[in-house]
Amino acid sequence: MADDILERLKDRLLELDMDGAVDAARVVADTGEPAAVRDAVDAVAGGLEVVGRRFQSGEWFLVELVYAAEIAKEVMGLLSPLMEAGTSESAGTVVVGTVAGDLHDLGKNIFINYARSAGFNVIDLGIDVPTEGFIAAVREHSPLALGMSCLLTSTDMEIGKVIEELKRQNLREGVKVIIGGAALTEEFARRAGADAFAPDAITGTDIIRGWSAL
Ligand code: B12
Repeated sequence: MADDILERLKDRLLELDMDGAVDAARVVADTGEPAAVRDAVDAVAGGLEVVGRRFQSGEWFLVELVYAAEIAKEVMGLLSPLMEAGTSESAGTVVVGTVAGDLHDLGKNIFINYARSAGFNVIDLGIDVPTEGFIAAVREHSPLALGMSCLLTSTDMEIGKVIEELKRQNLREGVKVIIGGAALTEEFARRAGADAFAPDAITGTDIIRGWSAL
């Protein structure tokens, strides 16, 4: 994909120019190339990292953070359907949600799109999912893997709670647990008792693909 259109997409996001960002995303979408769409999704994710830094440093306020997220959501809405090429045979079921107290879902949704395009049947529980919500979904769907997303350090303990509850209800042996999101690390995953931490959606998809081949 031509780098200038990806740059334009990221720049328009960082200029909080909704129309400009959507126009750039449309140019990418019109190519119909899955690789171009993935590059564009990466460009949006890179832009959001800069948004986070601006917010953290005090350069930007909540209003800018919220609007940048709205632009990202709009752009992702345009690009996501093009990633879900999928295969006819399911590689397995994966249940995914964002932990209780956390409303971030852009990264989770990117992982879901990648996993679906790799042939997984993904059950999306949405955001702010309480422990009981994850447990009920594992009981109902008996998934290959449970994915939890967490971007706030104030909610990361929710992951340990879910894993403990899976153990208490004798469900842990039957499901792999994968976690992702800006608040988490490999070390955190080990301590919480998860099977894997994914720093990004592509790695996460590769990990569950490895599990489904076992
Ligand atoms: C966009 C955004 C928002 C949007 C979210 C909109 C939405 N629908 O998601 C809004 C405006 C709502 C928001 C609100 C808040 N936010 Co905010 N937000 C961000 C921001 C800028 C980008 C997040 C994002 O979407 N990144 C892009 C995606 C693609 O990256 P990602 O989520 O990490 O996902 C990738 C991987 O991690 C992985 N992945 C993610 N989940 C999963 C799950 C699985 C299973 C797998 C395998 C992989 C995986 O794959 C993805 C793609 O590769 C971050 C900054 C940052 N650096 O993360 C702050 C940030 C997360 N927010 C922050 C804060 C403080 C808040 C607020 C508390 C602000 C406030 N004062 O109200 C609220 C909290 C609301 C709540 N209760 O959740 C802080 C968190 C600090 C901390 N350490 O806890 C950050 C880090 C900003 C900062 N630097 O200060 N936010």
